[in-house]
Parts: sequence; structure tokens; C-alpha cells
Amino acid sequence: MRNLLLTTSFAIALSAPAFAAGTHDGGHGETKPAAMMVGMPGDAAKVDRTIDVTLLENDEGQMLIESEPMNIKEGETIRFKITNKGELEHEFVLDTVERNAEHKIEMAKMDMEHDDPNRIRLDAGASGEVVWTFANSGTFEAACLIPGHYESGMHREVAVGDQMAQADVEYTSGTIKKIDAKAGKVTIIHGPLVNLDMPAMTMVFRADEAMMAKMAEGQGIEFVADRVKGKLTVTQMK
Ligand SMILES: [Cu+2]
Repeated sequence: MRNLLLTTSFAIALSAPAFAAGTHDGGHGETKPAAMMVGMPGDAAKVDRTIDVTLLENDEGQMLIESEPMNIKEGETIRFKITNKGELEHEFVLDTVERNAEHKIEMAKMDMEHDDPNRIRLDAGASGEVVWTFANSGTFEAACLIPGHYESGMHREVAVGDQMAQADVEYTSGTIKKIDAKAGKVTIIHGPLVNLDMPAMTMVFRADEAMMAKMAEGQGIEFVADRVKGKLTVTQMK
């Protein structure tokens, strides 16, 4: 590794020093997973949730990465199910904005096909997946680095934080059916929970004491639920 580091000083000069052992610096064809700023390859058996991603071009000449907002909690393992619905080849690369910019320059010199765990390249009509664990909070990026594609719109923000970004959460209406304050549980008759990919139904949620204090049986509420330590929990309410 020491020799490799010496011979790849160019790549290191472009990379954050602490994460110099990222995908590229190990040399092409070497698939040893390394810790990157954006995280690490995830364990497919321990996926927290799936985000469906569509790669496509539209009639206005844009190229897009479409999905639900990529708001991810630190430590979450996501299965990105990616489908190329376009007519061109596309890729999906997870990295920092800076590293994507660096790789975009390399790609402009030579359209390289990579085989790194943080990226996948898909022919028109093809689909595949990337399983990734986001170990660090921060703003990252999903992008297609095929020359010209990024500029045509193929990049999307990936926000990793302690909590889901407030601006992007969608409130769901519901009616509180039952409160079990002692158990910290509340039964809510609710509409579809978009972020959890759940249809309208009656379900038991966790809620903390402060949240419970604002609730009454029979009350109509607008709320946000999310998985907190594996349990469906009311995280916001109005
Ligand atoms: Cu593309």
C-alpha cells in the first residue's frame, strides 16, 4: 500500500487526505472495499430501506436521476434499486461532490468503466442495485459521470444527517384511536405514509413523552412517522 500511495500522489493530491484510500487509489480492478467519506459498501442482508431510482433522459434534453428525496440517516444502509429507463447508457455514482467533480474530469479524458462498489453502470433498459452504508453526516451526491451527462442534469443531492431534513418531510393526516401512555404507544388511523412506503391503515406507533402530551384520543392530527431504532415512531406532529 505504501508503494501504491507513492505512485498515486496525483490522486492523493486530489483527495481528502484522511480518505486517500478511496475507490480509485487502490487501482482499477482491485475491489477491496475502503472507507470513504460517503460511507462504505453495505451488507445486503442488513438493509434498512430501499430507494427506487430511475435514470432517464427527457424530451427537453435533460438527463435525470429521479427518486424520492435522498434524505438518509447517519448509519443507515440503503438499497438503491436503479433502473435505466433512458435510451443511453448511464451510471449511478455515490460520492462527495468534490470527488465526483474530480472523477468527471478523469472521465472527460477517457470514458472509463469502473467496477467500484459505490457505482454502477447500466445499459439502456437495464437495472441493478447499489447497497451502501452512510457512515458520515454531510451532503453527498449521486451522479452520472459519463461525459456531458452531469452537465445535462444527472446529479442529485444525498443528504445524510442525524434526522431527516425538515423541509422534505411529508405530513400524513390521521386520527388518534388509542393512547397507551405507559407503553409509549399510540394507535393512529392514518393515510398513506409516503416516506415509509405504507398504505393507509390503522397502526401502532411509538411516541416519546413530549409527543404523547400533545395527543388525545379522537384527535385529528398531521404527523410524520419514521423508523427509530427499528420501531415506527411519530417524529413530528402538528
Ligand atoms: Cu448518464
